[in-house]
Amino acid sequence: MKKVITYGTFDLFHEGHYRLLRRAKALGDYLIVGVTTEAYDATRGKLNVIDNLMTRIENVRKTGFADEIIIEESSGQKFSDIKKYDIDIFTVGSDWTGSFDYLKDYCQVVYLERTKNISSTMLREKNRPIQRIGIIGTGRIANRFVPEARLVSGVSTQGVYNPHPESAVRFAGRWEIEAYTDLENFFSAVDVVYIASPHETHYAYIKAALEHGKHVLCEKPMVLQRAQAEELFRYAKDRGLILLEEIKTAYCPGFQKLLNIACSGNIGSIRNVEACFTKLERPDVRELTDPVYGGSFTELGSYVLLPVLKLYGTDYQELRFDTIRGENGLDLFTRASLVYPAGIATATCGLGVKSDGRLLISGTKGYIVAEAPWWKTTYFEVRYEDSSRVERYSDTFLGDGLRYEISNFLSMINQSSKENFKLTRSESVALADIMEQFLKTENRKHEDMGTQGLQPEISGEHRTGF
Ligand code: C2G
Repeated sequence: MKKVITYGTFDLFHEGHYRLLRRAKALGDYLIVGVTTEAYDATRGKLNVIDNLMTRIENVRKTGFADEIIIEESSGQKFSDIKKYDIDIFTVGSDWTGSFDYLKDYCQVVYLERTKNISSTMLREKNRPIQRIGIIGTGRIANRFVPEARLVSGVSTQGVYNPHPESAVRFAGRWEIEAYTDLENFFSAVDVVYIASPHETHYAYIKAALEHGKHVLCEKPMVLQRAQAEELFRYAKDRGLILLEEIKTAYCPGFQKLLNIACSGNIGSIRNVEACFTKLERPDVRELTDPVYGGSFTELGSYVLLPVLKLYGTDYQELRFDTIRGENGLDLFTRASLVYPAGIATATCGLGVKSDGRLLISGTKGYIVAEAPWWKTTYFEVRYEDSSRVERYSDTFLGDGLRYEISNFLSMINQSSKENFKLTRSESVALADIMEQFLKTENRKHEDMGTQGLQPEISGEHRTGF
């Protein structure tokens, strides 16, 4: 008798789970299914699991494919189960290809092709829909997004759009999703849109996605003009849609904790904020060569402005920029200085100058310091006049951290809450406004793409970062 084993969370049971179990059963004579516990999912960084363990087990049982159901409680369990149950074949979906090769010494390992198309309307317990995500853009961040999205229950990455067929097909092949080069087809296949295309294309894509009734999560900087941000938020609100800017720091638990401590009076009244983030790049990368949208501030400014806006608000009295430029005129290092009625702030970032990337928040009773990489906040200290008194705080930052914002975005959709306190509309508008002021002081002639002729314009002017 050939014994097969597979594992999964099987939350919000869908076609992908059903097809996986059917094929797993067909691999042998006896199928054991391991269903993960909440505690195990928490340790492996899976967010947002909705159904409880009993419901998930019951859904697996109802398929009729499992001869035996066990629970999976820890990461080392697969290895011991294979011995304990005398397993011939371990199988799991191809989104895990390579991850379980270490079991090959003990049994056959089969990766079954992942199911690409999940219908969002399939009836399931509590009738919660799966949100099918479509990605616009195929660059570095989009590549980080897909594995992160797989760790958020309730979403399924369905397809990718890029007007350049080779890029779309390459990306889709890598992540086993559908490739689209036609925007209409793309929009009709997905429920929500994640935009990770070059900065100047965001406005047009957001508008097009909203016009097609899609909720939108857009990479920072969302747009580079105040009027565009205001228009898009108004447009989304009028249509009952969610528009959210993605700055991963804003959604991570450690940064939330830091803001809570800073605002709880421990350090008194806040009088000074200094945020710095530098990341040395090769001189030939798009970020340091694009004459209109390149440079340090458009790339990293959103991160360093975030704590300033969160702690002081959007009503600053003065704003000035000091920059160090490279030979091509682009800023290699920029410091934005802001003056508020009650305090001052500097937001410093660089792609061509290295500095100490720390976040320092000074108050009338003490200060908070978070060392680099504070933008992936895992640890910070609160210090006082009495230097022996130090309070230490820590929190988790899982993987690339994008799962937090995806989970936040999903909660907003499911709870129909249009405002998000982690990054509010007015904060996103202020960020666009500061970017606009920066580009003006730099005398950059920038004209964000309009929605007219969306595809030809982008495909005509190929950008490496797309
Ligand atoms: N699956 C699939 N197609 C999808 C989604 C999921 O084939 N569109 C497969 C997964 O690859 C997995 C199974 O369905 O084999 C269960 O998926 P999840 O519930 O998401 O569980 P997962 O996080 O993949 O857990 O120890 C746990 C296992 O390692 C896998």
